[in-house]
Amino acid sequence: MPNPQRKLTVFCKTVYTEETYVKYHAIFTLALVFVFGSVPSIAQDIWSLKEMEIEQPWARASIGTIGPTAAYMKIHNTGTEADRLLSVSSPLSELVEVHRTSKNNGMMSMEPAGTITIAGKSTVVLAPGELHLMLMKLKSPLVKGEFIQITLNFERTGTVTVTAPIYGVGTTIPK
Ligand SMILES: [Cu+2]
Repeated sequence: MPNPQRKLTVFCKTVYTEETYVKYHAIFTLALVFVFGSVPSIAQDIWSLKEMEIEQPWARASIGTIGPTAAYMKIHNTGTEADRLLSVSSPLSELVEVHRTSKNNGMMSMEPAGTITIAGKSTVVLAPGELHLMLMKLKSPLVKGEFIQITLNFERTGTVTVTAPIYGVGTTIPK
């Protein structure tokens, strides 16, 4: 008689190979195309307006609405002229600031970075332990698995709104 336990193990191994993941992912994407007519914009990785490209935005889940949380992305200026990020906003937060993390006497601290400039043909990286968007005075919690809209207001380019996935509290790299 076959051992059901063994059968289950074999089944799991089969399901979680990378190849089948890709297959399921493709089927899922096709299903989205079927339902929505196209892949919804939340599956997007790059948002662009004029010469500004926002790549891989993501935010970290918050602990309720008590403390602040952070969001990250890469901002590419593909044009030759510099641009400035004047302000950032989000429907989930009353106050969003660009912060810079620094290390003084072995202590990590952060302070508002003010208006940041994205030089022509350059990229500003917002990443854990570096520049980041600080989402403060949260109106509702950022829940892992959900999405957050973040609006970036540039001096020259204008306004770009991105939809960023929310990853777990302990996430340090986008995945
Ligand atoms: Cu901060």
